[in-house]
Amino acid sequence: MFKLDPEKELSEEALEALCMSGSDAIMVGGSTGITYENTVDLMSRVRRFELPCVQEVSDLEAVVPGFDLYLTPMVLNTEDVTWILERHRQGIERYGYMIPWELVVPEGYIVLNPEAAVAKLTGAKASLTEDAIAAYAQIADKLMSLPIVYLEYSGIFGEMDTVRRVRRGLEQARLFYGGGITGPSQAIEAASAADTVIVGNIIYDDLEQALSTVAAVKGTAE
Ligand code: 1GP
Repeated sequence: MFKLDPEKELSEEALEALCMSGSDAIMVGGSTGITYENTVDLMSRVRRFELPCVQEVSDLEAVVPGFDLYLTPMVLNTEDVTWILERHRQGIERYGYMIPWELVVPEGYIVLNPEAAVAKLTGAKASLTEDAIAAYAQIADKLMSLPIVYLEYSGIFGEMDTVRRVRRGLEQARLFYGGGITGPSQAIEAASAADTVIVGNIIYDDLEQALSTVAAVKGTAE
């Protein structure tokens, strides 16, 4: 899945290449600078293509009707309850009567790069032992019954042994991996360790490398 940041510029040619790449879906989201306007704009551009387009909700002001799903992060490794429950409460109070619950999918987020914008924003305690990461994942999977555990290494390539260990401990949740994938070999590694691979920044730094991850993950790379 490609994660597109509404705050960043993307040419029509690049967007078309991403949407026609064979990727399973486009996720729209980011940690900073997300507005209703830039999200609507990006969604409507992606909508010209057939693949599913989901929003990862990060700002209550920027929730836009018309996405296929609303992935809703709950940051597990922060002590700031804002990012576990409070924004969610505010959102339900504000939009409760019109929330399409059948389209809302919570994600148990474990933020693992202390330098990432998401770690700073949420106050995540991102320097964790492997045991702690595995335990958080089990909280998501077994105590909270969240359908997705998201290992968010945003900006750095994570420890694949840790990713594999987390997946072994999951019973029902699907494991998302995101962070530092800059080309096919990392994409293959991450795809063999997790269920779903998210490719972000490289889209804006080197589009061809980003596109090459799709074939790699789907096992069709030469
Ligand atoms: C970010 O997990 C995604 O939310 C992808 O990370 O930008 O490092 O690819 P990168």
